[in-house]
Amino acid sequence: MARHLITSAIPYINGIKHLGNLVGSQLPADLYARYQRARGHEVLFLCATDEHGTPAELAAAKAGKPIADYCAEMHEVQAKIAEGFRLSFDHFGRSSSTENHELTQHFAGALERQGLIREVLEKQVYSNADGRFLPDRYIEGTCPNCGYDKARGDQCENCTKQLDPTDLLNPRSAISGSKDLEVRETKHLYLRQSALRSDLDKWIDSKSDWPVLTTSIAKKWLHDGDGLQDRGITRDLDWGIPVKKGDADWPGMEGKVFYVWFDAPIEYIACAKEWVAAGKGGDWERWWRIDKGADDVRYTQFMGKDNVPFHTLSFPATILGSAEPWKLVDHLKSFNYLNYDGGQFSTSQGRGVFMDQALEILPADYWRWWLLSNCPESSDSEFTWELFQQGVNKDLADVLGNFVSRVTKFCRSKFGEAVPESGPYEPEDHALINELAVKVADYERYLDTMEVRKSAQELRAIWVAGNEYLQRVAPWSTFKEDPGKAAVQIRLALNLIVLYAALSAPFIPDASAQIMRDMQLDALEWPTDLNDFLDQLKAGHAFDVPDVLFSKISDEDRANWQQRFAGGRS
Ligand code: B3M
Ligand code: ZN
Repeated sequence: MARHLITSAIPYINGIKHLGNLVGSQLPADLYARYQRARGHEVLFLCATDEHGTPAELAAAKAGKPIADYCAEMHEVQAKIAEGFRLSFDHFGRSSSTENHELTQHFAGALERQGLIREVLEKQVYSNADGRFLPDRYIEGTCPNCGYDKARGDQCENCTKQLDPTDLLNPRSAISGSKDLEVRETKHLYLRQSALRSDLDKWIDSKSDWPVLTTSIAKKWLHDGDGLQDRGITRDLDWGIPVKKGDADWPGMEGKVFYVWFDAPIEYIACAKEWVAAGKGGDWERWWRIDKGADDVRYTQFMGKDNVPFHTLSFPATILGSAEPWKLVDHLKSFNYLNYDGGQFSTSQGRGVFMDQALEILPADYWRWWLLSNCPESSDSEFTWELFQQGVNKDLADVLGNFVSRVTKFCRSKFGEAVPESGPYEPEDHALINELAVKVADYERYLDTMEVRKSAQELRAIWVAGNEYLQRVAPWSTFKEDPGKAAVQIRLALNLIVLYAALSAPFIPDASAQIMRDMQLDALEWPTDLNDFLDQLKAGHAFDVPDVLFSKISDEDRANWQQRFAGGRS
């Protein structure tokens, strides 16, 4: 039995995520976690909400709520939606937890002891009316280049010119509109990533099995231009983790907090502590500390490609730089983007399908299947309502659903609602079992190596093989001349239904559970020996004919949804 630590990138707290976010990290991570559990391995699968940073502050202000209340509410909203999609986190934590406060401050102290922190004096715009420093994008004014009057301090949206806040004419605070701004000096901490460059380089070179998408991004940042830059890890904000070294104050850093990207990955570790604090586990260190037993843990991270630099460079710099025996990631699975109907999903424009809306219109399994079998793995991929309708109707309704319903209904009409008395399997039955043994081994290999689309294709091929077998042996014709032989065939087909439930569970857990209930079995076991597995339902074993497993999406539904999600979610 192996031990798998699995984390998904932690979603920002401000707002509900769209399906593109879901398929880029949480959903494939869940597939992998469910699969490894099904294989009998010990799994710790963690995710959390990413609660710090200016966007969280501003979203709370917009909602008219104190930031802590806003985050607490949105955490519950996201947790509920995650449950709706059957994301099987062992714990869904919060980056604002006391555990993360302590650990983040601990890491900052350790990095300072290693001489890896330097203090830098910077000039920044301060708003007297707001009583705070303003990040560049929260300063607005008139673009000196094109005259657009809502240009931001980092860039003009109209003519795309990159700007400094001091370039703006008539600058004002984007928060209050106040023009009472001044430039002030402020001190910040920088992590000396440049000093860790060769350590990081060696570490990445040791990861020969990482996808090219992952290593090429990391190498680019290590070697392009001036190479790896030191990175500011503090901000002048109220909301966040106060800057301290361990539990000691950091002179000169009063009133400042750590940068959200410094504390967010540390939440992966803190989340394991939260899991223990919630009474769900006994020991978090055996997952995270090499000196406490984590040396035999296999750690896999899932994320969208935009998050790769933070996970291949910044977070490893924190861990390596601490000179403490923390577990580093073993495998990093990254994804491209899912586009929406000829454009991009857009949170700000409300374009595309958001996680809560998806669950309002169809059960989780429909989405899980389509998204995983079409995930943006080797390139970007696209969601269209036509493709979604096709995938659901063909794969789930015609292939899997139809098999289950044909077999159980035929059995009921000819033999009753129990496995018929029959002789042993015959050569054509064994031929199917042998064919399936090869396919199941391929399926396992794809899941082990996280080739998500290939694993979905293989699973579909396993469902198709059952349908082809039925067409070939045609028990409804056999029954007329040789009912005994038809009984053998139907006994195998009923056992195949159980096989499908077991193999499909990582993709479509609810449908699998429903099949198991209807087949009157309670434990879902992974098939290790197919001959035994497909002989488990014995004569007399009762079952229920399931209700429709998957309904088809009609053209009318498709057209309505297409219109409804074209844009403008409020
Ligand atoms: N919250 C960005 C994102 O949701 C960021 C990931 C943090 S992972 C430590 O895509
Ligand atoms: Zn401009």
